[in-house]
Amino acid sequence: MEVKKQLEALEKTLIGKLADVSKPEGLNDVKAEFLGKKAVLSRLMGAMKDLPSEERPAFGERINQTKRRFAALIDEKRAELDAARIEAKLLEERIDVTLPGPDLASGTRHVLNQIVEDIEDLFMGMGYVVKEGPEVECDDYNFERLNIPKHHPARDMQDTFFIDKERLLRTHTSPVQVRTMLEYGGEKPVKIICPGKTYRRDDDDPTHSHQFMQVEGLVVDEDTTMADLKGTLETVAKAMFGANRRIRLRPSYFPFTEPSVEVDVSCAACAGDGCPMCKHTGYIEILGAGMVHNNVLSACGYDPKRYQGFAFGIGIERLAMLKYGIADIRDFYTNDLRFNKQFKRPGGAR
Ligand code: FA5
Repeated sequence: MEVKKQLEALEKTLIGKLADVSKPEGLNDVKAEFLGKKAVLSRLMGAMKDLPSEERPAFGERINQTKRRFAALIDEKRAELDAARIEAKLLEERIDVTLPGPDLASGTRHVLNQIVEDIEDLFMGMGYVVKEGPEVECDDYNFERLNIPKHHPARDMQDTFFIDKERLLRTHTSPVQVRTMLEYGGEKPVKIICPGKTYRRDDDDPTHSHQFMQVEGLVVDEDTTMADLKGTLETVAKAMFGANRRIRLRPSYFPFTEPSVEVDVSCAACAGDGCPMCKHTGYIEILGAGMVHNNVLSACGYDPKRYQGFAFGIGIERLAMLKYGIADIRDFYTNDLRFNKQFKRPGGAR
């Protein structure tokens, strides 16, 4: 057969075989059959040596052309198969964007943090600065400069986790009073609050926890009076509980204030009638307060003849319990999501 015809017939056979191939792997066999070493084309190329030399270039060029054409046909088929495979995959993996998405659980700010933020907002609105202090505190700031020397019976009021002789877990946020007065250098007026964690070796029960939170408040200025303290505490109580709840101030004792008071709010659970939550008194104590003791002012660099101050320490858990009628302080710390979610505020975090 004339070579031209032979090559045309070969191309037809190739086209027929390619039409039957449905997977890319099948193409390798076809390629080997038509372009491999033992393929007809290779054999024809081998026969070239028997031709007269003047015919060889044209013959060789024809074979090479055919080789390129076959390779192109095979590549075309491969591209076709790849495109079909991708198309099939896309169809198989198609995403229905109209389906509703999975319900992602959104978190809730812990109720104690919410209360702290409420208190911060309230006091910042009255011109207070928010301060922080360390939870590992030195004895000097937690006790000594607050007019509670070593071996003083008043230390028994706050059973303490000591780390060593001089360091402890702060039993209240009052050491931040000392830190701030020292920082201000005895000259500048002070108007701060400080929220934070505190620790005591108290037995856990419905109203006591070994770790709890307080917000400290301190105002030092010339002409600060007990009336300022009372007005401030009433503002807090009204903002937190509304006008309906009763508060009462009881004379009390703290070594770092003179005079001292404790503030109770009528119980949320029994509206003041008496129940196990309020130990049948109708009230729950939420804070301690008083006029800053002269010894404390002096120990912190302020001249008591010129400056007076008031201070308070609010128990945050107690405040939250009274605000929301929570019967057991331990609920704040067991991280039961059903409990936490009850305090979710619309619009997220705040
Ligand atoms: C003090 O801690 C004083 N530093 C408060 C103070 C500050 C007085 C400034 C005067 C001037 P007290 O020990 O009473 O005081 O605690 C204050 C509040 O913390 C209490 O009214 C109570 O609400 C809360 N509290 C005290 N102990 C616990 C506890 N174990 N668990 C939960 N809350 C507590």
